[in-house]
Amino acid sequence: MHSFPDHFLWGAASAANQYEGGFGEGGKGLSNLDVVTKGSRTAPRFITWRKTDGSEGCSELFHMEQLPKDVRLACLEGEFYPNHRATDFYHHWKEDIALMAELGLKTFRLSISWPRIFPLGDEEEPNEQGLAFYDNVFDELQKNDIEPLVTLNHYEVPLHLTEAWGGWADRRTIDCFVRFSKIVFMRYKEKVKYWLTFNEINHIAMSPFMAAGLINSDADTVANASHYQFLAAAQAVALGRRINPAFLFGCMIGYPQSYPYTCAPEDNYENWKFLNRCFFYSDVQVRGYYPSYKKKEYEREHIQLDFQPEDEVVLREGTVDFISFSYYTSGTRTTKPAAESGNVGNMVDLGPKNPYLTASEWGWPIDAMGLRLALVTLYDRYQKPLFIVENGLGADDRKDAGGKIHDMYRIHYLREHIKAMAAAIEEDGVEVMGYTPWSFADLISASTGEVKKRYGFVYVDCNENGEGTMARVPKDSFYWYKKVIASNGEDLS
Ligand code: BGP
Repeated sequence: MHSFPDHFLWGAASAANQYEGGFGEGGKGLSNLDVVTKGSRTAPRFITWRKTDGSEGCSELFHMEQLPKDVRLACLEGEFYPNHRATDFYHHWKEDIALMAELGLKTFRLSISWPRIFPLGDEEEPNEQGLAFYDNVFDELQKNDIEPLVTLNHYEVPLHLTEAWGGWADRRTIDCFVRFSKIVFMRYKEKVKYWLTFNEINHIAMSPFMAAGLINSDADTVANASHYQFLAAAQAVALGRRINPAFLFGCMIGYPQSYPYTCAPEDNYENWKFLNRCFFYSDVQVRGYYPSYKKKEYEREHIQLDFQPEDEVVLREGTVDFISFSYYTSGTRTTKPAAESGNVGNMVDLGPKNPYLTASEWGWPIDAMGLRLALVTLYDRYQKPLFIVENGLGADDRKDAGGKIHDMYRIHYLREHIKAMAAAIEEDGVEVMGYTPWSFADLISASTGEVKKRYGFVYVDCNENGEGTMARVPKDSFYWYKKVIASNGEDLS
């Protein structure tokens, strides 16, 4: 028996770049993810480009040092870009929201595609067709009593801003983002209450192009891009509160649950340092100033941070109301170079293999207790409400002869994680606002670009080449989660 709070926000999550599709439709501009190809568990995704002499090539998405300096990012003939069509929410929103209603969702997490609203990113006037698309979505959600939880920026930068000045490497991007936020807040102020600023803002160091449209990944550039995102987020929060004081804002971090590999004190310290690579981001967004360990690190590394005197006030005045995070897996840390390896994180380095855990098909260790630890750690640190906005299992689901998907492994994963969340609420006294597993329907994987790394409660008929009818089929986990929601977390059987 579990007692989740009344009005607990049971939901499911998505992101425009991975779910929406609608490439080039309704006036949408190009985004950074539009020039990224498909990879796999073992093969990287690539950024494609063209040189001024007409020659074409590509560089690994998570190895920015390979990207030549003198190129224009471009879609190339014969390449496949999975995010273009994604799983086509753009043409299925009505049908998908009907399924959300059938599932009983209280909330649906989605992001607004920045280049759908500002195709270039630096124009003065927004694209009306883009705004109208989200009006339809929000109205339909409202009709079905589903509260939208909106991420302003989920791994998307108008490609033009990357071409013009290297995306978030330049302070001018702040104004573009604040203009985008203002338009969106004004337009949807009666339709949306819960906002997240930047998805997994701490992932910029691992994925500078995906998270910030950077074409340069040196330490100074990444530090400044993070600083500009902090300022943009803080300004958006302050502005949003003026537009509608009822708005609630969260930061969003990718939570890297991690353990010392041995009980050697050095491994413990190594783990503390690793966790701080994430906490730095929530520390700034929750407390409104840079933590001392980061200031020291920047001093030691001779980082040239563009910190203007007025930035201090901006950060202080734009702190968040709650903390949201994604949680999938955990890793380990050690100072010993030869420790047993084996964890595959794709984008995130998970460190040596943890012998106490099993792993997903994609090599991500499965660790429900890690979620409880994430909740107690964040709550101890900040004493602010928490929102789990991503959690789930990527698996290569197959249909049976009758076209049904029996995803027992996903039900098992979610059940154990919900139990861990319940224990953190009931036994440890953590305040949790809601839970939006990744994902509502199958979509494109961020790290590999595959669709077969499926996370959804709803199967989407689409193969690795982007072909398929896009028909929607609820999986067994859909019917299981429906019972969980209807019983407010009591019935996990
Ligand atoms: C998070 C992202 C999501 C989502 C998820 C699963 O990092 O916020 O966008 O994709 O991870 O990861 P993946 O798609 O790489 O399996």
